[in-house]
Amino acid sequence: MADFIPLEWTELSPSLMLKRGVELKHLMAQRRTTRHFSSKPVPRALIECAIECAGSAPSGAHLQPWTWVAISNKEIQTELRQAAEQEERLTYERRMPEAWREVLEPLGTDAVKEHLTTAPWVVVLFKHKQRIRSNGERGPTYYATESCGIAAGFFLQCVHSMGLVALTHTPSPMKFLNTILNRPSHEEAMLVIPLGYPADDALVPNIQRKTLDEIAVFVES
Ligand code: IYR
Repeated sequence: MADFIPLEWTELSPSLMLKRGVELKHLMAQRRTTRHFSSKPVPRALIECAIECAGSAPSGAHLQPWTWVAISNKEIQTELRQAAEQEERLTYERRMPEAWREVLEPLGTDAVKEHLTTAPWVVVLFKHKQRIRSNGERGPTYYATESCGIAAGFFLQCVHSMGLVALTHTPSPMKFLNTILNRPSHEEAMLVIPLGYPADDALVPNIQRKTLDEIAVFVES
């Protein structure tokens, strides 16, 4: 049965609305994806905070179809790296079509996944393909990919706002993550996120973001 409580909400003045939006826009404009991490430790409390922030995301039917596995363990990270590099070598050498290579070329990515062992934390986002219904049977989840995508955005924003850097890494296929991290088959890994402090000599690709005109269409009366 539906159960409702009053919305907690405070109206902001139009000038404060814009100020806060612009501040966040500037903060997020500084976010960059880097593959070069320092091994300087990051306290677990920061990871917990980012995961709780991600957990505030909206989700299909409020099923919250995600599990976040946070790893700070060199042995497991080495295992992950070896398995990821094995898959990635096949991807880069054999599976990747020319059209894909073409767009990755400016980003300088390759099958070497050093960040998996240098970053102090690697967080793996598992999407729930199924859930346990109240009668104990397995049932579907809804819009789990979209839900996890939104949650990953919240996570990355929190990490950036804490002053850390992250990489959204997508080894493919990802089945090895279930095995190494001991996750059930109804959970499917969708994102591997090494995060931490950037290396002193960290580099990022020299690329630009699209402008508002290039990404937005307004339809107003
Ligand atoms: N999964 C590979 C390849 C890769 C694919 C895309 I799309 C990227 O934006 C970057 C890399 C890898 O992680 O290297």
